[in-house]
Amino acid sequence: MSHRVVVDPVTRIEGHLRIEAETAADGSITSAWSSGTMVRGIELILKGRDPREAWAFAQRICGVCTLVHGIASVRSVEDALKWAVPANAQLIRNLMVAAQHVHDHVMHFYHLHALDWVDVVSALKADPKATSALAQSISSYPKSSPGYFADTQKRIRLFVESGQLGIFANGFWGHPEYRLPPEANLMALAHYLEALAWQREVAKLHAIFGGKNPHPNFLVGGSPSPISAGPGSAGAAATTVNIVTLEEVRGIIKSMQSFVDQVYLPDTLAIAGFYKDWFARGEGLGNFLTVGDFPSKGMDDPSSWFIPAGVVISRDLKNIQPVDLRDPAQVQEFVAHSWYDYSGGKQQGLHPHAGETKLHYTGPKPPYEQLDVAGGYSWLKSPRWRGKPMEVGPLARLVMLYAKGHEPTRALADQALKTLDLPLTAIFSTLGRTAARTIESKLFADQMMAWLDQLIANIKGGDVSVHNDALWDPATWPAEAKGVGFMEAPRGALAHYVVIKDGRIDNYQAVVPSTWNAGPRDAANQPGAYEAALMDRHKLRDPKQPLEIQRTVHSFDPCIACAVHVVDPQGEELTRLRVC
Ligand code: NFE
Ligand code: MG
Repeated sequence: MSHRVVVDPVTRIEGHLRIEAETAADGSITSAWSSGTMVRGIELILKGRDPREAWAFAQRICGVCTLVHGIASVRSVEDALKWAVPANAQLIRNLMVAAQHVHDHVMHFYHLHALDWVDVVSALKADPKATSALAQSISSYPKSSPGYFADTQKRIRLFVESGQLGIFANGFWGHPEYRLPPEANLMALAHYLEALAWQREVAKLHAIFGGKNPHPNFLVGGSPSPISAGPGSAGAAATTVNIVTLEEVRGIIKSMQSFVDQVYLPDTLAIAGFYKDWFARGEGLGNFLTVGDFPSKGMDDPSSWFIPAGVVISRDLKNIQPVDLRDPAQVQEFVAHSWYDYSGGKQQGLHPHAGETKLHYTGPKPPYEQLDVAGGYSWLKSPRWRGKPMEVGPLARLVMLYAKGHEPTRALADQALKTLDLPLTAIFSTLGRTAARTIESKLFADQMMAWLDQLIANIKGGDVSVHNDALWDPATWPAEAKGVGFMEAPRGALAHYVVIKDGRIDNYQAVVPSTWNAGPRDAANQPGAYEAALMDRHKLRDPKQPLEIQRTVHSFDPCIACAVHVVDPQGEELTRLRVC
C-alpha cells in the first residue's frame, strides 16, 4: 500500500517549503511534489518607479542571497539602455558576488546542511584526543588541539543537558542513517561554531564596497563608493575605496581561502567518505542550465566570463547548447500546476517579458492533509528551457566548467573523485551537488585574489573610475527599452527582465534559481528538479523521520523567499487572497 509522507515546513532553509512524497511499502519514494506555500508581492511596487532605484527594492526579494537581486536589477537596466560599466566597477561587482558565494556556501554547508549528516548528540561520546588526531590527519587548520575539542564538547554538552538544544533543536538525532563516528561529529560541530564567527568577518567585504551588509548599495552604471588613490586613512576608509580598505579586502580573501582550504574542503571530503551511496542517488533531471557571470570585459562579451553560459541535456557534456534569455522560444514559465492562471489558459508558457501573474488558488482550505497534486499545488511557477526542466546552481556550473575544459575545475573535481574513489558520474547526485558547492567556493576564493590584484593595478595605472554617468539623465533614454540582467547567484541562474517606458518601469519579472529548482510539474507533467531528485532512488528508513528527503532537498540549498515573488504587470491588487 502506498503512503504519503509530508514534510512541512522543511527546516534549515529560507522561506516556506512543503514536500510530499508517495512511498511504497518498503519505504521507497515513488513520487514526490514540491510546494512553495507562501505568497509575496515584492516586485509589484516596482511598476511606475525610476529604473535607477529598482535595485534597492528588488534586492529585498531575499536577505540570504542578499546582493544578487541588486546586481541582476542594475544589469537589467544597463542592458535595456546599453549603459557601459567601467572596468573597476565590474571588478568590484565580481568581488562582491564571489564573496557572496563563498559566504553563502560555507553557511549553507555548516549551518543548514551539515546536520543532515552530522549527529550532534553522538559528538558527546567523542574522545577529544582522537578527534584532534583525526582533524590533524586531514588538515593543517591550527585549531585542532585536544583541549580545543574538549572545550567544544563542553559547550555542546551544556546545550544538551539544559534540555534545550537551541540552534541544534529539531534534528533526527540518533537516526540509524547517521554514520559518522563520534569524533567526526565533534570535529564538524566545532567547525559549525567556527564558521559562525568566520562569516561575521568576511561579510565586511560588502560593507567596504557597498556601505553595508546585508543589502549593500549599488549604482546603475557602476559602483557606489568612489576610489581614492591617496595614501588612505581610517577616516577616508569609511567613505571611499582606498589602499587601507583594499588591504582589508585582501585579508578577507585570505581568510576565505584558508577557511575553504583548511576547513570546508577537507570536511566535505571527510564527511562524504562515510556516505558514498549518496553519490549514487538524487540526481533527477540530468539537465543543467547556466546563464554565465563574472565578466572581465563586460556582460556583452561572453568570452570574458569566468562562468560560461550553456545548457547540458541528459548529462551530454559533449553538446553544450547556447542560451539566449531574450528568445521567447527558449525561456518560458508555466503555471499548469501552480496557483496562478494565464489569460491564454493554464496550459500555455509565457516568456518573462510577456509574463502575467494572476493568483488563482484552487487547493483545499489550509490546514489540509495533502496537496491536490492533480491540480495546482504551489505558489512557484515552472520555468522551462525549450520546454525542458533544468537544474541550476553549483552542480550546473561545475558541469559547465568541466565540460568546457576549465583546468582548475577539472583538477579539483578529479582530485576529489580520486580521494573518494568515485567515477565522474558520481557528481550527478545529492552529494555531487554538495561537493560542487565546496569546489566552486575554492575556485571563487582563489579567483577573487586575481580580481583584487587587477583592481589595484588599474588604480596604480591611474584609473580610478567607478561610474559612467553619461546616461544618468532619463532625457537621454529611448522612449521604450527592454532589458535582461542576469547573473549566477549562489543557488543558480538568475535573470531580471525589465520593460522601461518613458523613463519609468512598465514591467518587471524575475526568474529565480529556486524557482527553476523547486518549481512544480509543468503542463506536460514533467517534474521540477527537487521532485525529480527525490524520485531518484530514495528509500525512507523511517517515514516518521524522513532524513533522506531532507538530505536531497537541502543539497539544493532552497530559498523559497526568492522563488515566490509575485509580479503583476497589470498592477492588479494581489493581496486579497481567498482560500475558503
Ligand atoms: Ni534567496 Fe536566491 C540565490 C536568488 S534563490 S537565495 O542564490 O536569486 O534561489
Ligand atoms: Mg518570477
